[in-house]
Parts: sequence; structure tokens; C-alpha cells
Amino acid sequence: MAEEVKLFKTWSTPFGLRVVWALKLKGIEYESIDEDLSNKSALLLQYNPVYKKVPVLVHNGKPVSESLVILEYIDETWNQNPLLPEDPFERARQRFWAKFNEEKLLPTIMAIFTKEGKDREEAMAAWVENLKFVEEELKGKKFFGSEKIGLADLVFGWMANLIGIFEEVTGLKIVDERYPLLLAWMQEFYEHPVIKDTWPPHDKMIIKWQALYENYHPAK
Ligand SMILES: N[C@@H](CCC(=O)N[C@@H](CS)C(=O)NCC(=O)O)C(=O)O
Repeated sequence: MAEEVKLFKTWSTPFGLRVVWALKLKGIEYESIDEDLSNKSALLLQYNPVYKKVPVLVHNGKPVSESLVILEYIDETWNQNPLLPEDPFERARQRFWAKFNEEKLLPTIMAIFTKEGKDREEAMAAWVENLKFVEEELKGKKFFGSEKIGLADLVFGWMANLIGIFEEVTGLKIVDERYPLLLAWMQEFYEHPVIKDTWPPHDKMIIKWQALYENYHPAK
């Protein structure tokens, strides 16, 4: 039976991009379905009734939700170009950094983007602390796993694009020269042959994030 692979996402979702990258790295053909989150389709609600979010991967009719779960599903289903290494300790490290991104980096960057005054300063201080750990982890490596893109790189991938967009919109310097290894990783990831043509249009992203920023920081 021919495989049927569908991906429900939006044009801009960083969580969906992770899945796009995993499928591309594995060379899996798929149909992309872009949702309008202000008017979610009946299929999205049927496939992801718990979270009602994108991405959802539907493989031969079976839906898988939550991007980290989807990445592991893809890796277990299609063995070529593994996202996770063989060694259990190295696998644990990749998962650790993925969890660190979700639990430490994402909430902090969103606080920097949405808050003002003391709350923003506290978020910035937490961000700087977190980046020190990332910088340390990247010592002597091109990617988190070493020479090849792996699961943790896909999870951190949003930084390669969104940090620049956030800097443009907020006027803040979010990743500075104190983190040369992270900056080099961002560049390497952004320009990777499998990744470089997948970024959403820059102008459209600026408009989207500018509008969100103005919602959080209305002119006084
Ligand atoms: N933890 C989820 C997060 C996914 C997520 O937040 N998706 C957003 C788009 S970027 C969404 O679908 N939001 C719709 C909503 O919150 O109603 C994952 O990793 O897949």
C-alpha cells in the first residue's frame, strides 16, 4: 500500500517546521495542509481534540500530535538519516536539550517579547543564564549531536530564524556576541541545504510578529 502522509500546520508555525524538517531529512513525501487557526478545520479538531493545535501528522489515517512526539514517531517509522543516535546516553542528551528548549527557552523568549519593565528584565536575566548552558553544550560541535542535524537541532531550529525577527521587531539584542558558538550554530542551521528553502517569507513574518508585539505593547 502506498504511504499516505499528511501534515496539518500553518504557514508560520515553528512547531510545524520541525516536522517539515524531519520529513525532508528522511526524504518522505507528504501533503501539507495549512490551517487558519482563527477558523480551525473540522479535521484538525477531529485529529487533535485534546490540544486543538498544529502540527498534526496523519500517517495512513492515524493522527499523531505534539511536535516532539511526532519527531520521535517519524524517527521510529522511517529509519534512514536517524534523528536520534544509537547510544542511549546520547539519545537522552538529545531529549534533554529538546525538553530544555520547551521548558526553559520558549517561555523565557515569550516573556521577553510580551512583558515590559521589571518582568522583561527578569526574563532577560533568565534568558542569559539559559544561553550560557547552550553555549557550553555546543563546545567542539557543529550541531547538538555533533556533525549531523539531530532531534535537538530541529527543536532549537526556530532560533535560527525567529531570533532575528524578534530583534527587528523589539529593537532588543537577544543573542549577542557573548554566544559565538550559538550564533555559528544558528547560521549553520539556517543555511543547511535541507533547511534553507523552508523558512517562511521574512516580510510576512515581520508583519505577523509586529502586529502581535503591538497587541502586547499598545502605544501609550
Ligand atoms: N506543544 C505543541 C505546541 C504547538 C502550538 O503551540 N501550536 C500553535 C501554533 S504555533 C497552535 O496550534 N495554536 C492554536 C491554539 O492555541 O489554539 C507542539 O509542540 O506541537
